[in-house]
Amino acid sequence: MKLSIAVSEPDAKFSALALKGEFEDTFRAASGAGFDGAELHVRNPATVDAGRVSKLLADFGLVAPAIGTGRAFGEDGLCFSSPDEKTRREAVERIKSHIDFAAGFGALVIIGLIVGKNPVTPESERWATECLAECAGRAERRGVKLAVEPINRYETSFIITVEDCLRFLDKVGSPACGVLLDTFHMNIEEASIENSIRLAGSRAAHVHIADSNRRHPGAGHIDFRSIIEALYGIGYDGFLSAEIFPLPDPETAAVNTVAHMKKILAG
Ligand code: LER
Ligand code: MN
Repeated sequence: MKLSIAVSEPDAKFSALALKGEFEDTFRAASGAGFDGAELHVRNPATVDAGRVSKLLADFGLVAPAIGTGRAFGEDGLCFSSPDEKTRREAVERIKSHIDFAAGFGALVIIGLIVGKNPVTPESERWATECLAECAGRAERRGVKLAVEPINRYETSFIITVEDCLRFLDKVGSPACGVLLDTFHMNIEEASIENSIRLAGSRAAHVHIADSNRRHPGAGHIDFRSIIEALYGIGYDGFLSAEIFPLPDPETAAVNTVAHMKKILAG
């Protein structure tokens, strides 16, 4: 398993992004802290120079394992479960652009907040399923994986647990879709984080790490050793990507994440 950290441009509103700033600065900080990758949280790929980002990643010896899409919901209000058809259409088009962007990096695309926080009804479930299915079609054609993320009940309403997520993925029925396991959300919603990791099994596509207080691993009460053992148990070999608060400051949060996780990964 390799380590990455979520980064975004300076104007991002989402607070669990420890490294916000110009790509050059966040990549320097990620690389300096010892990460192998930078997870790119991009509001709208049309505004990002993908060629320049690729070159900067290479300059700092990093890869981009995943593209975060939550800013399209948090800042533009786009979502798959909106009662407004135009909003749903724009959400699908935006995610298709994230998929095309991700293809250039060999990255997967995160489907998290973009599902939306709307009342769960048969109709809204159908809208969310149809939107994801359309995006999955594009992902299959581009050879990109979608990592669908269960998110705690205070931020979303449809996919709260791994069990919810698997049910949703079964309805969509696309080989492009897997599950994103986020330790912060799992600590709130899963009866047992380890059992839920085993439930996801080979469908686990990506992992977000944050401690119980959403600070860097080691700053709260999550047992990362036990989580890593469960991930080894299902044969997970992807990235552990830190999605954490910049506390006590961005650099310390980044350095402490690597120190805590490397100690555990070393056995
Ligand atoms: C939201 O809390 C989250 O965990 C993000 O990964 C969503 O994009
Ligand atoms: Mn997450």
